[in-house]
Amino acid sequence: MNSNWYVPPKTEIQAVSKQLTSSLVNGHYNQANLISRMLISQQWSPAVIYLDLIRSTLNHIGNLWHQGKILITEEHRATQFCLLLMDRVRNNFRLPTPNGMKISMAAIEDDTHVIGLYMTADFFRWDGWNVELLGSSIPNNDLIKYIDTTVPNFVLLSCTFPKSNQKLEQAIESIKLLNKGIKVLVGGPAASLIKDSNKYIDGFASDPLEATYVANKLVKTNPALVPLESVLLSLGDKIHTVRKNRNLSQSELSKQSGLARTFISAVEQGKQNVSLGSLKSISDSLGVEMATLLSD
Ligand code: B12
Repeated sequence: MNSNWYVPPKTEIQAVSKQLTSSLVNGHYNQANLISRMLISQQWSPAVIYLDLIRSTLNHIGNLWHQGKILITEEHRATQFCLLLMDRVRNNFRLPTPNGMKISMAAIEDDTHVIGLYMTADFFRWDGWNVELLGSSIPNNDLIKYIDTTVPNFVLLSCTFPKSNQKLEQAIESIKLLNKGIKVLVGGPAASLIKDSNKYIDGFASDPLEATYVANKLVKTNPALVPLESVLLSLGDKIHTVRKNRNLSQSELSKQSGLARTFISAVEQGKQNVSLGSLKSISDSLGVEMATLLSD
């Protein structure tokens, strides 16, 4: 995440959450829009907007509905505004270089709660993952057929109700039985109940941001999961950075290494596979160890 994001003190977050909740409960869109604009212009951290502000606002409003104090229409109206706010945050975020990893995400059959899942999808996007968000209440049969055809590196399933856990366990087992080396992550309130007993689960995350840590840790401990595309992107990025630090142009590096400038350019963009010999020429010309260019 960008280190320039504004992370307000807790008291400020609580005050804004209170204002947002009140404007949404009362249908005061102008006020809610002003708050939304303020969050974007002050560059509030997306993690704070999602995990502190939207979460507490929605849970508060949702509880009013569950207690019969507001109508479902009013609850849905507030949910729609929070989804809009998430859109605005998303549009304001520059995506990083892709890491070459693909993750498919869905809320399990009969589960329409998707806000936590949508948040998780964004944290993965902002971490460079190729995210396929399948949405809410995906029937197991279709999910498995789809995963069998598309073969992502990871599948993440979200589950809110304990009564849906049976479906969740069936889906997890079916994905593993495809024998395609797909890692399965689970999240959401009910998923925590099966995280220790289900032998097929590769990872559990209690919150959306944590899910990216869990997935990245699994990638680190299973280097075979990392596709060549991702290795080349990281290598190219390192070569570009070291060359810039040495104040060398691509033409100068080309001359020193004896490799064509167009080749150097393609390598830096992660579009060119590199032989050991070429990599040695580049690392010698830059005055760094090959291992440094290949390290994480
Ligand atoms: C909003 C809401 C709804 C909305 C959902 C809107 C939407 N499109 O998502 C609507 C109105 C549709 C809804 C419907 C229902 N709901 Co409802 N709903 C809620 C409510 C109020 C807030 C949930 C929410 O989105 N919060 C915002 C998110 C960001 O916060 P969060 O849920 O706390 O999630 C955090 C973590 O849990 C985690 N997380 C959550 N999901 C995921 C997913 C992944 C992958 C990861 C990594 C992490 C993660 O990260 C989040 C951020 O930290 C909760 C009550 C509550 N206070 O939690 C009930 C609640 C979840 N609903 C509940 C129920 C019972 C229902 C209904 C059955 C009600 C009914 N009688 O019709 C229906 C079910 C519909 C269905 N079949 O799915 C119960 C579930 C009880 C249970 N454990 O079985 C709850 C807990 C309310 C309650 N106290 O009874 N609901």
